[in-house]
Amino acid sequence: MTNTILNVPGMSCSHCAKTITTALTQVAGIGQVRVDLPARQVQVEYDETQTEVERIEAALQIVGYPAASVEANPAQQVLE
Ligand SMILES: [Cu+2]
Repeated sequence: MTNTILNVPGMSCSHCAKTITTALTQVAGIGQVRVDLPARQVQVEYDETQTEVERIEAALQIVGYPAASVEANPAQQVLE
């Protein structure tokens, strides 16, 4: 399993967090999902043989929360 952290700027309350967690857990290959609401970040554990960061980002986009992987986009880290 691999871990990735995604910035989800539109995640502002526990309802958002629940929507995001539900959407992510439906994606094949995703294990644990940890939401850090104050940081507006989601830590996702996934099986790299079954899915990839782009798929995770797409799943969030579908439910209305554009996300960006912290590792893939280091510049995003300073945006808040
Ligand atoms: Cu919300």
